[in-house]
Amino acid sequence: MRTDPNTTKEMTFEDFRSEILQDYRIARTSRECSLLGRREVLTGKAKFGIFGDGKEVPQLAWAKVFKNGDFRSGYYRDQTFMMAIGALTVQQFFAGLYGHPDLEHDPMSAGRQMGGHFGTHSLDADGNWKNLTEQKNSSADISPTAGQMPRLLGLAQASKIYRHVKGIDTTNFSKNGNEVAWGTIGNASTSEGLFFETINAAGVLQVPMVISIWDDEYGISVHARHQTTKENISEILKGFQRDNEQKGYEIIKVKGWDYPELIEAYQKASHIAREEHVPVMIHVVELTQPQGHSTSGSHERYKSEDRLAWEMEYDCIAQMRKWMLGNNIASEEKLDEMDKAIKKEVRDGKKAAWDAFVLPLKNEQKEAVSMINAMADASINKVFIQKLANDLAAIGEPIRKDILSAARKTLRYVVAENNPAKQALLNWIDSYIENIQPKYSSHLFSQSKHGALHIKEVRPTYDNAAEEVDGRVVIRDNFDAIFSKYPEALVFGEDAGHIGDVNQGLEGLQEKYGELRIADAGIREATILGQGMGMAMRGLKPIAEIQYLDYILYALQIMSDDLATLQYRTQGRQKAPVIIRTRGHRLEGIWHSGSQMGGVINLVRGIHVLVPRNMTKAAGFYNTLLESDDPAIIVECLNGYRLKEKMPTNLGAFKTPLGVVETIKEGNDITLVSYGSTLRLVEQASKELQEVGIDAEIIDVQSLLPFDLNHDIVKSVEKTNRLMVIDEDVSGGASAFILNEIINTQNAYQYLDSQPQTLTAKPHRPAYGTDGDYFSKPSAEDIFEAVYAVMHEVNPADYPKLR
Ligand SMILES: Cc1ncc(C[n+]2csc(CCOP(=O)(O)OP(=O)(O)O)c2C)c(N)n1
Ligand SMILES: [Mg+2]
Repeated sequence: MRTDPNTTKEMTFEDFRSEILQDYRIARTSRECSLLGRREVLTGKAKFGIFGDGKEVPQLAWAKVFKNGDFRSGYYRDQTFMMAIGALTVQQFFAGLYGHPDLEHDPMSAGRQMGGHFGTHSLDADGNWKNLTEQKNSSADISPTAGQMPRLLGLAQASKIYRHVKGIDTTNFSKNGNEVAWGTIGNASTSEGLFFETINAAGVLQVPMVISIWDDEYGISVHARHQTTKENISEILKGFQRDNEQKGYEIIKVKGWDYPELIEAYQKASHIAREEHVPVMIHVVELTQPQGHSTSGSHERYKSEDRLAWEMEYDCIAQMRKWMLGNNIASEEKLDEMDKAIKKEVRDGKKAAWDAFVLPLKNEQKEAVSMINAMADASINKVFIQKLANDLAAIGEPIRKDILSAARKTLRYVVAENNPAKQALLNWIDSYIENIQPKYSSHLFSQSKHGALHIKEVRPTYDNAAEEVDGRVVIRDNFDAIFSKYPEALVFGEDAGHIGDVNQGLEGLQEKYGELRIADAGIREATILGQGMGMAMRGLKPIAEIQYLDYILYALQIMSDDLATLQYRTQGRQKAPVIIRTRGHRLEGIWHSGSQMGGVINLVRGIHVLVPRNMTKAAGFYNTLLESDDPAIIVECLNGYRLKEKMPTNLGAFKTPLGVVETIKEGNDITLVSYGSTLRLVEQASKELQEVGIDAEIIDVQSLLPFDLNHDIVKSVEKTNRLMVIDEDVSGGASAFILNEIINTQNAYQYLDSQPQTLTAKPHRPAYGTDGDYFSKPSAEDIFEAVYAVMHEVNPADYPKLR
């Protein structure tokens, strides 16, 4: 007799036996998928395979204690677990391997990720939350090793918030914070900084996080002796072990092939994390890789004969089987019989997945062949076109590239012809692209009605006698309004709690809203971002504060790889509408004057990037984003907190729209485009230009991503016929992006009478001090002279050479 952890009912031996047999069935099924999966790659049906063989048995033990509402954040070895919680069928496993671009078939990513990258659906087809407490959840995997760690922290922290913060509607997300966030990571990937950063942060925060380390002694070909001090991660992390005096971790070490010991370990871990909100680390050792790392390469190249022989013997399924036989759970014959039946089931599942994958392609192929043949019949180039049709028809298992490229090449033979068959072919190509392209390109952002672009502008309102206050007071009072309006909103970052951020934009709010909602964080930008991401994935409204834009680079990898791709890689079935708050642009010196916006915007497509020129605009962006389900970064102007702004009356309610530019000065001679702190210099220079008769129009971009959705800038260029983009980023950075948008996307080139210009910073980082700034970034004189030079070229009589 023993106790079923899910029901706490006593189990009979028969129940016990059948549960073990069911576990064995799942393990064997998973193993067969790995074996057959590798063959599918080697025979060319799939492009790449990475499988969970050798890691099956611990995942069975884990699945037993994984409850509804819990979250996984793991990596590519976890197929057995996904099968055991009922989130992955054999057919879906193979659909993922083939890259079936249809969520019905590959619910993990609709073919967008390579196989072995798992996830469940937190959102329905309309982008609305499902009830996450009634299902077993997996956040969507990414490939960069250890990249799953920061988000894991946030997934765990959400339970703590739901348990302790009052007033939040928890219906879809939590039952008293009882949910555990479970992570997995390979032994070699624990070498990454993100692993250590997350481990430390979870120990500090004391959140219900259980991290399993699948230790097979290798990271591809590189042995543990090159990866881990003492070749033993739990040994070197022993200092994290909690004791009677101090909080910390519970650390458990267990052999990966010992089924009963694993079950005990996972029950213990689940209990400690769930009840006590104490993080747990399970170091699962003596695991193997029966087929080596992945389909690219073979492990015989780097493992010794002895190691390979040991891996055969200690294969976790072989050991489980041995244990079952030794404990009379089943006979050898019974298990052989099961193995045989499972082999067939997996083959059948694989075939069903392949048939489903190729069926639409074959139909599309037929359609295309008949269109191309019809074109051949109507064309003077019949022979050439028919060859294209015949070649396409001869492909046994076509892909869409074959189909569309044949159809598009056909057009080249009929450029000079005009007949109904050609029109029909053109129409077919257009509608094919219209139907198929979204399979590969949809959902970079939310496509739901909550998408940020649907949020309408609400202008700030002012009393007649509106007070002029420091900008930081506007942003502070707006945050106050936000935290009182949304009980699920919270902010955290370095110095964000007790002192209310380094510029006092959160002054006094911790006393009012508590230490959990207005929180100090350690100096660890990647996991601050991860906290935000994980909590947003569980329905909270986190604002993750990165103290200075200069330090966003530490979080940028996670922003780029994880946050920016989340909606896309789940085809809209997961979201993390975290708001990243930071402050940047010119102030003082190399690391407090960052405006590396080109670097940011080029790496975070999938996150909105907003660059408000003052605190009222910034506050309006926060208010917009809190109503939306997209992630965004807001860069406040570091030198704007002490500048005077009028205090609006509708704090928390006015909204700055995304992707809308603002003309802050009208003019006829040239359009000056800029954003953020630089605008103040542009405004100053334009006043001086006015004095010499040059009438500049100034446009504040406000929002780099999305960019000028109404194409207002081209309208200005149509009027002025001249364009200059002024930016404190390096040349080729954000200014190049802006210029490309205006010249190419908005077609402004046709209205230009002068060469379009960019005026940017020097290629080095800004030197310290006022002179450092003056000689490193565009100054008011630089702007004046650059604009003047344009006008000199146009009209040297009125504007004689200045310098
Ligand atoms: C950041 C990063 N670097 C390198 C890789 C390439 N890579 C993929 S898996 C892997 C080894 C991981 O080994 P381990 O963490 O022990 O997991 P295992 O595959 O052994 O289960 C490497 C180097 C990657 N995916 N991400
Ligand atoms: Mg490994």
